[in-house]
Amino acid sequence: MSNKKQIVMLVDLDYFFAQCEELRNPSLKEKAIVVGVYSGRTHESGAVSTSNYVARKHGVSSGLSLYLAKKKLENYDAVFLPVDYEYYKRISDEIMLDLKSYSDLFEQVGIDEAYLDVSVRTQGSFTEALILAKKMKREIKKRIGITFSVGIGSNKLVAKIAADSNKPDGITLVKTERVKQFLASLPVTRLPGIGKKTSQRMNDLGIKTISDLSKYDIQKLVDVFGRNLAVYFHNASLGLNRDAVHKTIDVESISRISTLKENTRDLIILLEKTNELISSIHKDVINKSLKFKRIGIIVIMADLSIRSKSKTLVNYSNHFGLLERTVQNLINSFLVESEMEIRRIGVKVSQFIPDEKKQKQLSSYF
Ligand code: TTP
Ligand code: MG
Repeated sequence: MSNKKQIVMLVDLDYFFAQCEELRNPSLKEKAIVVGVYSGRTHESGAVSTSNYVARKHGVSSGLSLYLAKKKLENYDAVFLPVDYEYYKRISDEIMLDLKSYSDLFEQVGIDEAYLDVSVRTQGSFTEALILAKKMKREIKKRIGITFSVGIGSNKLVAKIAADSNKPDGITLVKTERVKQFLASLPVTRLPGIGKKTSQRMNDLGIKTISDLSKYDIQKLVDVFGRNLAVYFHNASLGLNRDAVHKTIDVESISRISTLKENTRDLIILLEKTNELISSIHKDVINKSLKFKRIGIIVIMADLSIRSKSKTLVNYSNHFGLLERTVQNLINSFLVESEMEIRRIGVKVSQFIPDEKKQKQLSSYF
């Protein structure tokens, strides 16, 4: 890491799915909007995916059952809408592309969040970073119509906690010399990686605030949480975090497909073909320094119908043998399920992360 001052922003799109619904139908703005995943057989089973701030005022937020949400909102003007992921993704893609252009390094995390390293273009100046954040908010609001909240700090951890502390449509800047003070009175649950269970265990130790955590004997923390977590918690409580902003990978998938000499169901012939495809895909993956998590086969049958089958790995990998074995298993089980001859066969890998040879910081696993 360079010695120059690092400045990181975290952008979190406000009440995102619900805000997208307001965008396409502004007349909903004054109403409570609940975007829900309808899971079951009855009209009301399912959970709230997100809601706008009108609905939140009445106690309706992510995770609540739709049944309870309806009850809480029965006396108010409310609309219940199903998740339209494709539409939200289109808007997210557009915003992310814009956000990227304001950064030196850009890392998207999920559909509505991204880290921007702006150290170079602001020359390490928080004042410049604040001007940049305001400009970014103004221009994206004007061009796309969506608001978001920004946290600015000297690392990802501080930027993230800062963004969470002023929503919606907020900007929070925490200068390095103010970090300790800023964190001190916050509950430990505000630190990424500290959920219900961990905070309960900390509570049992008398640790409630981040300040409590920072003063707690580190050896005792090690005894309870193990060395890695204890060190992370201790450093995090002081606002220390060395995680770099990782460049987001633009590639969504890498695939190859090929026509067989003649239609067949012969495993040996199929594997000969897929092994060629795998070699070529694997080269590509290594050249781009990627690891993948999902492996699939694409099968075009004699009647030209298309089928596919895939498997998600437990861990990210770019291991040749694992790719080979997984494809073989997929083909094997495909042949059991179908009786028709195969005309073309393809292999595809997706869900990438950068292959960083060096050990990642613990916090990046949260
Ligand atoms: P969040 O950023 O957690 O929530 P939000 O954008 O709706 O609200 P905020 O203004 O507090 O940032 O999540 C982003 C999207 O992810 C959210 O719009 C819907 C989806 N989501 C779920 O589907 N289920 C959940 O439990 C949560 C928390 C989010
Ligand atoms: Mg959000």
